[in-house]
Amino acid sequence: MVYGAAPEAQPRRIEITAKRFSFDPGELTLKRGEPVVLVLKSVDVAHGLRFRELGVDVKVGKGAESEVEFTPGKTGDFVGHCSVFCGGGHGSMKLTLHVVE
Ligand SMILES: [Cu+2]
Repeated sequence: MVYGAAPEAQPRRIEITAKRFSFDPGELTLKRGEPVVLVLKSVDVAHGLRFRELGVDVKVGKGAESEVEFTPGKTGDFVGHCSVFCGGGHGSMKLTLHVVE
């Protein structure tokens, strides 16, 4: 396996903006088995994004950006939650992920 500059070798990067108290976009569709990089950006305080069933948990500092690469291994609908307490609406920060064949 050779890793080069071929565009198809790069996982798709998906930018997600986190701010009190929502994610934008609030919904994503991914393909099972296709690696992606989730780029989480905070425009205010520290946040996180966790999909418990998929083993994904990424945290981002105040005004910062961080990323996680993962490959969805199963199909279905998964609801991700903010994993860093960020204030009164924290519990309503959700992102729905649809993983399709
Ligand atoms: Cu939060």
